[in-house]
Amino acid sequence: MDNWGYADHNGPKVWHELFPLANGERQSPIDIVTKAAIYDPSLPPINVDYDPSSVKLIMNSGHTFTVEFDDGEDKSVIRGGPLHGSYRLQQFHFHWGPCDDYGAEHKVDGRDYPAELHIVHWNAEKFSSFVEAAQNPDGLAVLGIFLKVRNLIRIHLLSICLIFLLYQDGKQSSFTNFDPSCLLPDCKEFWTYPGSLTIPPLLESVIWILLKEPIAVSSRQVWTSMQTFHSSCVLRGKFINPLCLFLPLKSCNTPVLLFL
Ligand code: GRE
Ligand code: ZN
Repeated sequence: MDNWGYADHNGPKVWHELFPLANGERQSPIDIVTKAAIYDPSLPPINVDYDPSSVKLIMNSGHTFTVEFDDGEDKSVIRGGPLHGSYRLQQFHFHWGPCDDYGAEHKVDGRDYPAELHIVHWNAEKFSSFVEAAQNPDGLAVLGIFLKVRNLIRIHLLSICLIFLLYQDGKQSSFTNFDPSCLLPDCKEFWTYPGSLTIPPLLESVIWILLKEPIAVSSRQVWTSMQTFHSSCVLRGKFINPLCLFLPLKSCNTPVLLFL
C-alpha cells in the first residue's frame, strides 16, 4: 500500500496493514443502533459558541477539503453533552460518496446518508496542542452532522453546492467571517460514544457527538445561502465567489460540494 485512500488496494479494509490501530477497540465509524442507545438524563445540552472571525483558511488535503480556524485561544468552543469543560474549534471537513446513496461515515440502523460533516474540536484545557490532544482518549470532540437530499427530484449532491475550483492537493486559500453553526440543524439532540478518527492514523481520541437530525441540502437552500453568504475566498490573488469553485480530490474525481 503506497498511501492510504478509498480504492480497493488502499481502502479501509487494508488500512490495518499500515495502521494496526484499525483493529482497535474504539474504532469509528460505527452503525448507531438506535434501539440500543441509552438515554442519559444527566447529560446537559450541547452548547456551541463560535466566533465567525476565528475562521482562517480553506484547504485541499487531497482526501477532503478542510476549513481551518485560529485555535490559539478560546474564540470558538463547544461545551456540554458528554464533554468536561470546553473544547476548541480547530477545523471542519466533509465526507461524501460518488453518488447520493452513500458517503457518510456513520450509519443509523444500517442506513446510509450521502454525506457527513465533521466539526473537529480539541481539549485545550488539558492539552497544549491539537497534536497532543489527538493522542489522548479525551483529547478531541467531533460534532458529526448527516446530510440528506431534500429535493423531490433528487439532484446529485456533488452537483448542487459550493464547488471548489481545480485546485491542487495541499493548496489553500484564505477564508473569512464564517460561523459554522449555520450548518447545524435546529434540533441538537445527539448520540455520543467514544471513538476514533475515521481516517488514518485512526487515533482513538475522539468523543463523538452525532446529531440525530440531518441537515438537508436542496437547490433552493443553496440559492438562499448564496444570497446570505458573507465569506470571501481569495484564489491566486483574485476574489472568487466560493460558490463557483471546484476542488478535485485525489480520492475522488468529482468536484466537491459545499453549501455554506
Ligand atoms: C475524522 O474523523 O475524519 C477526523 C479528521 C481530523 C480530525 C479528527 C477527526 O479527519 O475525527
Ligand atoms: Zn471526518
